[in-house]
Amino acid sequence: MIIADMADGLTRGVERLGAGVSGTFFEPTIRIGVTGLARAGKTVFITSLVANLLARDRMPGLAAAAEGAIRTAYLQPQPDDTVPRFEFEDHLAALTGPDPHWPDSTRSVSELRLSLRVQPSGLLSGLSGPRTVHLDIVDYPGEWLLDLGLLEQSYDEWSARSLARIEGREAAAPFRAALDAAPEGRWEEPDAQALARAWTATLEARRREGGSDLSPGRFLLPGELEGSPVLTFAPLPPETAAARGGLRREMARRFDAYKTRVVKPFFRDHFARIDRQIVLVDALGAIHRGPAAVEDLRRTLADILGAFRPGRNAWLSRLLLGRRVEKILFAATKADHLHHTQHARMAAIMEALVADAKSRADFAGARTAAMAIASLRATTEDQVPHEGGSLDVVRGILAETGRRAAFHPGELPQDPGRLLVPARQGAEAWLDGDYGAMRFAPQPLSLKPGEGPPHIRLDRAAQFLIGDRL
Ligand SMILES: Nc1nc2c(ncn2[C@@H]2O[C@H](COP(=O)(O)OP(=O)(O)O)[C@@H](O)[C@H]2O)c(=O)[nH]1
Ligand SMILES: [Mg+2]
Repeated sequence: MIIADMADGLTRGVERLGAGVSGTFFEPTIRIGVTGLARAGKTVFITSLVANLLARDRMPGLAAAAEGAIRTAYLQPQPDDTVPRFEFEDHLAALTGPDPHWPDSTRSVSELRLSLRVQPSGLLSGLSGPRTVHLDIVDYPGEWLLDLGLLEQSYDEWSARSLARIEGREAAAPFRAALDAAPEGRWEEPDAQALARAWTATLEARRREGGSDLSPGRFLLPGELEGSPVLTFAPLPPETAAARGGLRREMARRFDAYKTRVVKPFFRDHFARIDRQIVLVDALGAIHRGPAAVEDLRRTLADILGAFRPGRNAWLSRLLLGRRVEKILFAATKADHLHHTQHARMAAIMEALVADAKSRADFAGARTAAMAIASLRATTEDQVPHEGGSLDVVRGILAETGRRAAFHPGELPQDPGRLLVPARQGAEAWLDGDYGAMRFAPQPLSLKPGEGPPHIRLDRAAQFLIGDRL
């Protein structure tokens, strides 16, 4: 174990040296990690961010864009040859084409390099020539960060913990049946597959109930590994018949393979190289689903953010060699569902959702911020008469029917505790009424030259993430 760990550390060191001297002679590279749970808005965020960095008229909040310091921006081949490229052109065509629609969901890691030619204008402009800054944007599922905790567990420990957690739970009844059906002694691959399938179904059911400790994380979002042996295992209690045969030994072997072949490479090749991170959160969606969903979101975020806590994991600390993520932005997405008068409340809720995780370590001095953003604004604001007064609404095209509608999701509380406290106490419903949800389709756009897609505070997000390096 120790030898394997050391070897991992060595590769990392050598590779880092290589990156410093090859190719990119003195051209600074900022690696931006974009993560969040499924459907949080990662794909739309990256697409709109890149489009708005290529055409910068809608980016006044990014100082370098407002001052004209960014002379040109262009896409380049990415540095990592084996990582799928983020399909920017396809996604942009979906969002801004003649029949605008949301892009297909992606289930794995991808990368895109955008290069900016920067020359400060004004006083400093004569002092230095233009320089090139590369932005390597990496899109990866937040679910994968949940696996960090597995690295410290043996198969026996993981089995014991996992089984204790599902004890007596209805959601796990099919898995228990699969355990009973597992053969004694000789086993065949379909037996392992049946157990893995039943375990995956248990995780899916637990996620629906609001469980957050769901491992292995890749079982819920397998990407290209779906069906491979490294994802075909399940926890086995030591005393069962199946455990006495060779099946348990094989499951333990696959668990170890999962750690070394799936979890570690992700952290080594992607996570450990990130300079700046944005964590996207569909907080509004959780609020709409109710207190249990909000509490689940809070706990899952705490687990996810554990990966950014230095010293959380000895292997990861060695890999990082003291390096750390410099900035983390927590962004509540889809803020275009809210009238702007509610955006500050949304940002406060976002901040409160991650407050616990933050207070535990403050991410070792990484700068953090919370914002409410919309990567692609699908609505316009309006006021409608309501009970003698007027009500702030947003208008858009409903994704399901294509009809136009005005929407008021409900008043978010000034104090985030009004939502987070009842959620933590296990309330069944919100005290102050319901929060609605609607899915709007992207609006048809006619963009002028120089304009990217409309958004809310994408420029502020960019300023926080990269502004200091331009
Ligand atoms: N109204 C609105 N909806 C959004 C926005 N961003 C994402 N969405 C919605 O969220 C869904 C998931 O977004 P996507 O970027 O694919 O999420 P991912 O799974 O994290 O990559 C989309 O299909 C849209 O319905 C936004 O800025 N405004
Ligand atoms: Mg995606």
